Amino acid sequence: MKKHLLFLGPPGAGKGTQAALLSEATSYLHLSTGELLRKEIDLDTYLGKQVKDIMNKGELVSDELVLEIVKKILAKDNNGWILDGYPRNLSQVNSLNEVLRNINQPLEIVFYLDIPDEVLIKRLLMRGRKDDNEETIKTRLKIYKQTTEPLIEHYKNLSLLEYINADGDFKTISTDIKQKMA
Ligand code: B4P
Repeated sequence: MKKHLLFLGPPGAGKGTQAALLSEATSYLHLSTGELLRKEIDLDTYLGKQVKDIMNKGELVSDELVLEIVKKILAKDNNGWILDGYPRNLSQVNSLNEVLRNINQPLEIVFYLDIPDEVLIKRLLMRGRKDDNEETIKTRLKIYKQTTEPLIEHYKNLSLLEYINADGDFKTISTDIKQKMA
């Protein structure tokens, strides 16, 4: 069973949802940069104040800030991990590589959750989080296509990519993921 996993895909593809389900089933650490940043905003910390407006506009927060969070968490001992929403651009890919080299835990699988735009827009509008309004979703999708989508090709070239059809029910998707981890 592979233990060092990454979930990649557009906003609303279900990365957070599937990573949480898998973490529950395996006890692997679930590291969601989005969730951690939202917690900082809720607690109104110095970091939260810095990222609030950026996230509400649907833009990416700075690579340095996210890297600090990831470094601290991955440095701890754990029984496997699931990265959700990180890395999101090529610079974050390079930083992550360095962190993983230092802790000697190479990435083993990248699950690419594929889903048509119209389905994810519907899902996000239904959820209605602060950054789930039409204008912000448009920005998030545009940034995804410009900066995150190229990571698919990158991980495909490294033979780490597993394709997941994320346009289905929760259970079918999670079964598919578990089968591909074996
Ligand atoms: P994230 O928190 O990563 O969230 P996301 O991409 O919007 O969503 P995800 O794909 O996890 O969808 P979910 O499971 O929740 O990012 C938010 C923001 O944080 C970014 O815009 C950025 O500002 C910042 N950020 C995060 N990481 C960063 C980084 N590395 N660098 C810089 N900035 C960063 O699912 C969405 C909805 O669909 C839910 O309501 C869910 O219930 C529903 N759903 C899921 N699966 C379903 C299914 N199979 N069927 C029906 N509904 C489903």
